Amino acid sequence: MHPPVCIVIPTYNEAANVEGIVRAAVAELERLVPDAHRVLIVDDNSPDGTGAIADRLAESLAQVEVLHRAAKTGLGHAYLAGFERALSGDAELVIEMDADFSHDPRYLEALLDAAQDADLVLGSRYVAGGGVEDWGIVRRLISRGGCLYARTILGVGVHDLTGGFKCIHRRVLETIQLETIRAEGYVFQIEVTYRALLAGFKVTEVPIVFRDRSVGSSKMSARIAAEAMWAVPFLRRRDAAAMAGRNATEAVIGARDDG
Ligand SMILES: Nc1nc2c(ncn2[C@@H]2O[C@H](COP(=O)(O)OP(=O)(O)OP(=O)(O)O)[C@@H](O)[C@H]2O)c(=O)[nH]1
Ligand SMILES: [Mg+2]
Repeated sequence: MHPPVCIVIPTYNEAANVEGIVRAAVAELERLVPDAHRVLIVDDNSPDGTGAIADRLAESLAQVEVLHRAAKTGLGHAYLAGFERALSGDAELVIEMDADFSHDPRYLEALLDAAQDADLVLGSRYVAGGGVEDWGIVRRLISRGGCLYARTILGVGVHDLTGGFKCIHRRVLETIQLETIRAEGYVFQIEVTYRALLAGFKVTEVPIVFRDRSVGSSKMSARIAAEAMWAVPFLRRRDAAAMAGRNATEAVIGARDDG
């Protein structure tokens, strides 16, 4: 048995994907966590009508909910809003998943199983059994090199730091000072995992094979990748400070409680 789960799916111009991915996720969750699951779509006013399709899904499927945001302000913001909504409900596990079928819902089972013994579970392309399909050599090199670079600079053992298919225990989200995360895109993903590690949580990777989106347009560019690499060295200090602040506050509260 798994505790209550909420899958957060951010969407921007995913009209061709949103219904399929939500139905596939719901089918898996009905099998794995029959009485305690939600799917939260976070749409940033997509011009292609994704939000309206999501609303129709929410009308027909009781476990589906839509969070409409007025404008596209980036994936990090969308996730933060989604986490807040998920935590305001009864979710003990929050799952991040893309809408474009790159993250196959069949891996939800492995993520949930691993979450029984870990605080944060990463769907990982870069451990044995994982991989990517359909990417050209350039994108493979950028992604692989970026993960190696971030892993080295941050001094952590995680292989896939930039992936966005993960299962996070409530206690992690309540600890890592979400309100001070400013990063977007890949750096947001790195930062969530890095802060969890700094806070002493157990992070596990389970293999996934990542498929390139077959429909819809890519938002990935060389500029986004370069920006991410530029930002990583700053995380060391920024996240260490954020987590140290938390520890200091807890120490003070603890001392008060003791006294
Ligand atoms: N709400 C919201 N969703 C976003 C935003 N940017 C991306 N997304 C969604 O986040 C998920 C991941 O984005 P993708 O564009 O697939 O990014 P990627 O996987 O790195 O690159 P491609 O698949 O090549 O486009 C998808 O479900 C997108 O629709 C955003 O600014 N707001
Ligand atoms: Mg994608």
